[in-house]
Amino acid sequence: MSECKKTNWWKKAVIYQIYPRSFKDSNGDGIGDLNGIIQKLGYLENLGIDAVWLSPVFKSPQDDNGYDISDYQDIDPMFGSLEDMENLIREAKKHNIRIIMDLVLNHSSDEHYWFKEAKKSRENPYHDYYIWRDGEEGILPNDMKAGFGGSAWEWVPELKQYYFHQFSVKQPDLNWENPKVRSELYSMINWWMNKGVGGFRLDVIDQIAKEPDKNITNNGPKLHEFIQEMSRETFQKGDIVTVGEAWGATPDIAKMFSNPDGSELSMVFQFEHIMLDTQEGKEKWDTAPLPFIKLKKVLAHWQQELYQCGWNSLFWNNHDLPRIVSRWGNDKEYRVQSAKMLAVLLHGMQGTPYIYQGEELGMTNVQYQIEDYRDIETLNMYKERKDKGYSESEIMDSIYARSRDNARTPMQWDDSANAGFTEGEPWIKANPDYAVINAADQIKDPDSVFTCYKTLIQLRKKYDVFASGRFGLLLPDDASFFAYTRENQYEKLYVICNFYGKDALCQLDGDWENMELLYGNYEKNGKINIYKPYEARIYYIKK
Ligand code: TEU
Ligand code: CA
Repeated sequence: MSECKKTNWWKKAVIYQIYPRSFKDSNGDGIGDLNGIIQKLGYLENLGIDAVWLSPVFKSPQDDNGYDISDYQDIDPMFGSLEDMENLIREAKKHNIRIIMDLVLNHSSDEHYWFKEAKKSRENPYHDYYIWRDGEEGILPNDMKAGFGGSAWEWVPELKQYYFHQFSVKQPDLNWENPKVRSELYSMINWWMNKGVGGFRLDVIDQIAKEPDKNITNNGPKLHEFIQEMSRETFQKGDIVTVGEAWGATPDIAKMFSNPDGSELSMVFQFEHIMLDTQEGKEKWDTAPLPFIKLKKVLAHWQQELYQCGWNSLFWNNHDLPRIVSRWGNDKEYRVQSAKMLAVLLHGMQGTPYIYQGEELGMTNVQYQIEDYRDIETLNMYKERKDKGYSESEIMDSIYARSRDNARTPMQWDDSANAGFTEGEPWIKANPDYAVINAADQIKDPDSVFTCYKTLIQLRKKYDVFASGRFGLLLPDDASFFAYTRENQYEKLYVICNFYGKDALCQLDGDWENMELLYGNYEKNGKINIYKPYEARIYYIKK
């Protein structure tokens, strides 16, 4: 790995997230794999993306679909081999695509060598790689809860100790206070950098500096000290992108993480706009209506706060979230228009846009029988709420709205069996709508959601203002429009979106007839100030 000049290439890039087990199966075992991804590099190049963020493919017992890693330096045989991985990195490069690995540094699998050793005795050299508290069986160190239900403490009778886990019992938290843990992780990161990866997505990175005795999960006091050390020891040695998952980030925290001096990370995923339709103090399953005005204010706030002193990631979707078109669009009669509108809205902002597989096709949520769900979080919640006396239909409604499996159904390649994802039995059923929503149809259709995404990616490359322009919110209190400007010294954009399924009159002044329309999701219509349902336009002015 040679010292290299930082280009900040990721400021003009669009990143595509692949959830490998659901992307493309190359050998008929029903599970997507690395060779499947290699087969689809042409598709990705055609879309125009610059990098792929791969959800974890490391060796793992798959308790949480790979977010429980048992060997950070090997590939799970389900996905292929280390050689396949090297091959993917090399082949992707030929298509001008970089590969971003998903590092889970907050916890490992309980089947990791470190944990197996750690459990042997209190004196074992690996014992202190994890977080232990003495105690008595049944008397928990405190009442902290784990992400996927139950206590965050698990009793190990042989040691008469509890270990701490913020997620499932098979995901023990690593002890970042231990310098040996940190240095092992840094060498592993450098090993991947030497293999030529384009960057890292860092799972729940704001939870690494937890202090369980004080009930602190994210943003612990030593968080930024750890991140800066890691960045110095690893990331800063290459021209890579780093994006941390930070559920607890406020704009001020995000500015530290994404400080333009490069001392920490390139950017973080914050979730303020994602959590708007939840109820304060309740679980994500307890949904609430979407507050549109608040959505505008929250996104605008992030745009303004990070302008020139940080960097935003832009996303609607990932492997944990319901499909955006089903959430904030309309997945029935206006699926195509609303999917495009949401794309325009996001890709017009400042930051690095992320596209989650299938989003570029306008893929939708699913409604399965409970037997057909696979996600540990969904299944645990189902059991827990059944025991608490919730009705079947209440539970299923939450699952339809929020289950992570909404995002994890197979990628819809074509209208053949199982959406062309596998020739075998898929590990999770395909969404039955693949007959109408699939890539094969959309790549050749100039009016498809796919073509819209492709166009937006091209525009972002062509006009500098997408990366550099200052953001200004328009019509903040208007109940129909989400509209804003982007402006630098030479260029100005107007991004105007009718967020709802009714015609709406836009009250903005502007010489629209004579302005260049960079993109619109409808044919030009007679009355220029009337926007059709979910109509979105981008106007451009050269100053
Ligand atoms: O998710 C972090 C996280 O906080 C999740 O529990 C999130 O709240 C939940 O998925 C919302 O439904 C990351 C990964 O993205 C997720 O897939 C992993 O399960 C989790 O970390 C544990 O590694
Ligand atoms: Ca396979």
